Amino acid sequence: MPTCSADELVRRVPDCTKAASESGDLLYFPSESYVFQENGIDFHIRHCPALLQKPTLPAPDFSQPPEKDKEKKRDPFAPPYVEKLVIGELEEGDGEAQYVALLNKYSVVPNHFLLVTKEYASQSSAPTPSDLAVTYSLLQAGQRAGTEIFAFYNCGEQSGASQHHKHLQFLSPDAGGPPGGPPIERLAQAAPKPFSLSQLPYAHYVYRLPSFAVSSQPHELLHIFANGFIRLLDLVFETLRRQPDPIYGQASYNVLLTLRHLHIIPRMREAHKLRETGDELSINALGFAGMLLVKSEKELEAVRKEGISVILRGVGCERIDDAEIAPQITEL
Ligand code: B4P
Repeated sequence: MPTCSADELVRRVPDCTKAASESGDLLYFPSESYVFQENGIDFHIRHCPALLQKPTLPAPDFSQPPEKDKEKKRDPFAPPYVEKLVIGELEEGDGEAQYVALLNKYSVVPNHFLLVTKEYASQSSAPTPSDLAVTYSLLQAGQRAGTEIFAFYNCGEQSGASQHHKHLQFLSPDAGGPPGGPPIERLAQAAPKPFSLSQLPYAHYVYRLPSFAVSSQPHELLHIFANGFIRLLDLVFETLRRQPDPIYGQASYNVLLTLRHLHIIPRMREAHKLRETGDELSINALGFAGMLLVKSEKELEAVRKEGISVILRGVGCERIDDAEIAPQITEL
């Protein structure tokens, strides 16, 4: 398997995608994207009827130890990998590679790839400082290559994750996300501590990375990610404890990472029941990056009628508007 630097790895993505598509190892599902504005924020709803043909994968049983659930289905992120889906192992100093980059087998937008741990780790575990620093190094490589990339992580049973094995995902807004990345990226104010935006109806917290982060080496960023993420995670636990139906056990949340910000969104539910159809709409981290996915015209119409804020609030948590916890910022 090729071992590559972050720059090489990011450069390889388009060619690997093309080759895997041609060999039939990568399945591409065509879609159309519609823009809806709510509270001054552009949301993109992607209509992808072709996904109805996607083979239904058994949902992971997060209540079982991963080993037991793993016995029921093969872990797609464990070796042997499908050769054409491998972009490469990520080179890390002199040590042995800890991560492999794979193409997303079920691609809705081009060049969607994953970073998976070589050793099994649980998707219900928090991203480590090293996971975040390595992820950030791929965003930096994207910037050097002139391709904006953001990363997301679905953690826990209610987060929208469909695989047990730890994986972070990467998308380019150029390839189908909101221009400029997640809505929060337009924020210009200074932010000395984690903050939240008053326009968003669900609990969420944002940590602004120091400006030097973008030109730093991954190992220099470990303490920043350790410190930033632990502060955000504390806010997640506090928020879950303060809900009308408090959660004290395993937390579910989504993480978004851009070159400027680390965002976290605590989750109460995996899916929202649409009033119009009674169907459940599953939401993962991309929903909170301003991207929703529907599989039929009927679902598209139902989402439009329901309102995206209602849906995101439905799967997220009630806000805790307590300046002691996290100051609110009102301007996007
Ligand atoms: P998870 O965190 O476990 O789950 P997910 O992103 O919600 O994807 P899911 O699998 O539930 O897909 P869905 O039908 O909702 O991530 C697992 C990732 O690994 C996924 O990207 C999955 O496709 C990929 N994967 C699964 N088996 C694999 C294998 N054998 N080899 C390599 N990769 C494998 O959505 C379908 C697709 O659309 C997903 O890729 C999803 O990320 C994407 N998507 C969701 N919302 C979108 C939006 N608004 N716009 C564009 N794409 C969107």
